[in-house]
Amino acid sequence: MVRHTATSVVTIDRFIIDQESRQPKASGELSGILYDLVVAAKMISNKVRSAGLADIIGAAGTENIQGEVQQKLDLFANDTIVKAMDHGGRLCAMASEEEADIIPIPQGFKHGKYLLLFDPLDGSSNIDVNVPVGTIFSVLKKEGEPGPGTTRDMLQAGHRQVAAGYVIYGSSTMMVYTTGQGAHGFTLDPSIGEFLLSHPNIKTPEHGRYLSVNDAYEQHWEEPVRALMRRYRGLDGKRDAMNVRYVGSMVSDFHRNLLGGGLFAYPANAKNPLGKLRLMYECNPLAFICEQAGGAATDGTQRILDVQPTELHQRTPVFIGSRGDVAIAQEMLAR
Ligand code: AHM
Ligand code: MG
Repeated sequence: MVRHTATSVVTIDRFIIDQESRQPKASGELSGILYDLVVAAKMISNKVRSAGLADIIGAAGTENIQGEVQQKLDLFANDTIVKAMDHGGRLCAMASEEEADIIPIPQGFKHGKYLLLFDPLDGSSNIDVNVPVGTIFSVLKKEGEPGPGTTRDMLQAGHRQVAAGYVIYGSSTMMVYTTGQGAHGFTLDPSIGEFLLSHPNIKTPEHGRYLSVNDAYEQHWEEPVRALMRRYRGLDGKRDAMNVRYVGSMVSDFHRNLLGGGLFAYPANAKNPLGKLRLMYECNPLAFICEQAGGAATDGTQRILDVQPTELHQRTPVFIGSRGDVAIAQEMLAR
């Protein structure tokens, strides 16, 4: 006898339409941006999946604005996103972690009202050892007159993001995004080339098991950060010890902690007085998702989403994850 079980298969496209229909004033432009990002994500996923096979591993020999060696896949991911997004008529400018200046919309194409900021391949130094990497994106709306977007238009605090998300190229490829109506996760079914809703309305635990931090910097941390990390490890007797998990790919560490609960931290240290991670390409989008999932994110003194950026490539210390664990950072670092 054949048994039929009830299933509910929802593609990301259908989900985006459903969410749009709940916003009576929506023009469909933001949905269009998300569709184009989905296409770019599938193309990057395909390339990442064959990274071990093709002659693509290794440095491309150029350095990005942050002075780090770019990997070839970074360049591919960057170009793929730009090509997928620059002619749709919905954006007025883009900015990438891998490019010093903003990326204008090419001549002859319409300017829309949105701005897209992205980290094309976060954690890319992990590619050649098969550790998951990811793409992170943030969408802002240009204020004022329509026309080409400028750096100034982009310097908005994270609480003004209209959408944000990431794609993780892990044991499966997943996309998690928010438009401020919860954080939702979709898993790519490679056999049909569709992202299917697999994690609706993600909620992160109030306190978590995992602590993700690179403690090789311990000697360069200030004393309050050291005390905080001792607290998370249960060494001061004030809480149970968390388990340490750090793969050095923020999207992967963040994603694990979002689902399982915990905290990802990249504090300032004497070598990197502002931390390492970028406010606009990494911390803001992940903070938006985290808050939508019931979590929190702080730089140690204020909510990440309230930081007013002054530069496109600005770095910030970050403590992000389960609300209760982030509250401990806020309390111990604000003293
Ligand atoms: P990237 O965007 O150049 O890949 O750098 C960001 C990465 C994060 O994914 C990761 O959390 C961090 O750098 C690791 O840095 P460190 O090696 O200092 O711990
Ligand atoms: Mg990055």
